[in-house]
Amino acid sequence: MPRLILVLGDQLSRDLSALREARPGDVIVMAEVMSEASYVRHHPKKIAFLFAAMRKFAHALRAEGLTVAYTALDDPDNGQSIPSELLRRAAEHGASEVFATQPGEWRLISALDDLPIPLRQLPDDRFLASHAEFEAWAEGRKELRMEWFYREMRRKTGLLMEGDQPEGGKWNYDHDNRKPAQADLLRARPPRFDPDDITAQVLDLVEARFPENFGRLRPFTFATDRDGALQVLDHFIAHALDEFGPTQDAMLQDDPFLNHSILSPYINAGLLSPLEVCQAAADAYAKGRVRLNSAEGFIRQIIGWREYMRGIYFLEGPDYTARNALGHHRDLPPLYWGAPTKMNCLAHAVGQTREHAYAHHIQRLMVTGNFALLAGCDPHQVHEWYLEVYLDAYEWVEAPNVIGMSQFADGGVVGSKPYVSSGNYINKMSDYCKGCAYKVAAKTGPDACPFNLLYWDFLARHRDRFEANPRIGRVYGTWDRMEDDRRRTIRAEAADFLQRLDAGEPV
Ligand code: FAD
Ligand code: DLZ
Ligand code: SF4
Repeated sequence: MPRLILVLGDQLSRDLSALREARPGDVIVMAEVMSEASYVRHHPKKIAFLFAAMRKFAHALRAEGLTVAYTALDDPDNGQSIPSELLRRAAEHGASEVFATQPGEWRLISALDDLPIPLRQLPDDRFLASHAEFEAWAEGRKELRMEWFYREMRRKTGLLMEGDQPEGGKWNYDHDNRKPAQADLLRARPPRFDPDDITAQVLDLVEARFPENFGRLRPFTFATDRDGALQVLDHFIAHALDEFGPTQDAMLQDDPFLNHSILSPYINAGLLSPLEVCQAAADAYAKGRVRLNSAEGFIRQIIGWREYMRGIYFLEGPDYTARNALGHHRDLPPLYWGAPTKMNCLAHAVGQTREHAYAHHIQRLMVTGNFALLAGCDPHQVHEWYLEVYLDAYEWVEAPNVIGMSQFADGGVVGSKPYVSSGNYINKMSDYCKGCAYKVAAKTGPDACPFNLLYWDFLARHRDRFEANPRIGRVYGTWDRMEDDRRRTIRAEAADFLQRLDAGEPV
């Protein structure tokens, strides 16, 4: 009797644990379904990327001689959800058992658990740390610091290790990084891929079926198969990795990609493995082609942050996305969907997100995330926004970054302090402020940068929680040393700004 092997849209890896189970006669099930395409209003580029990549992955499996039952979105028999497609295919092929690799979202894990036919969810071993390993690491620790977890992953993989010691004698070279960047017309841009026939068909489908979703569909230049993803990797290693470290926190309004890799969409969908990407960076260092602080910083993002975030998502459980430790309830303002704003940093971070379904880490954390936190936006709305707008967004990685790192809504599981800053940080790391209607140096008054007002207002509102925090508590000394009048002015101007924001004014 054949068995069904489920392959989800972000499981496009030939050595997926479920695919390793496939025996002759088994049927691989892949389905474009509305339940997945609409649980949030994904950016059109994200839907197109996944559908094109799924179609090409199915072709490659068929070329190997495997049987694939593929359902396109507009197939009239499409049950439009993963469980209904599994049941339909089970009846069609007389299958009585399903193998799946555990999905990266609690919602889908429980939907598969509830299926009325036997289904085995196998571990997703494309990640370095299993759930059991992460739980064992977290067990009994007062703080779950990424840095300690990262060292375990370095030892486990042997990446940038000399025996049991880190390459160069230090685990972390971030003090050589975090520099601003200069505009550079010669800086290499990520490779662009013209849509082939399959991608062109998918673009037409997405254009017709998701016309209201936020984001520009065309031009669409992402790679949609493993060969293309490997080209992006090679290009990054050859042209951008060396400069990655120093410029990774920098922001330039006319250079959305800087020296970032733009590899997260491919890694998260399964077209590249995290380990092969890190190995390529380590090899480039070993051959003297890139500096150590860049190779180390890049590898830390993947075997450190990426794995750590997944560990937190599964450790904390299905209620994680509902957390709201700071009691924030403001609606996310329309500027997040492109409504006009005078704040140049936000206008660019959102505009680029609409255009490319991409923003790099510091734009997500210190511009869009920082503003939502300072303004007291509802973290669940913030979470849904990030899940919608980025090509690389899946709940297992997006939620800990947003609910935890960016919005402090988990009360400090991921971050020991909230990531908040005044305009000063943005000015130091970017060229946004030069072209802004507000003045970053103005702390009060009609031209004052809103980040300056909201920063102090946030700290004052949450004094009870943060005053004793060793990493941020000292700033209350600065606040207390201000004249009473100045403190009152800041809070009154912040309240006025928030009122205008709520009223839908183009602040
Ligand atoms: P690079 O800067 O080139 O970094 C290399 C790789 O490191 C990335 O491809 C990614 O795989 C990994 N990485 C770096 N930082 C992180 C991190 N904090 N968590 C996990 N992996 C990391 N990343 C996602 O993959 N999906 C998301 O939905 C997502 N949402 C985010 C939301 C917020 C508020 C923040 C602050 C960060 C989020 N990140 C997310 C992490 C990070 O912003 C992206 O991984 C990165 O910008 C992807 O672009 P890149 O491939 O050019 O990364
Ligand atoms: C994100 C996404 C979208 C837009 N569409 C599909 C789809 O039609 N079929 C599918 O199998 N997967 C899709 N995905 C990816 C899933 O949402 C993803 O597997 C889960 O969120 C778990 O990470
Ligand atoms: Fe952003 Fe303030 Fe700078 Fe304007 S002045 S770009 S609002 S940080």
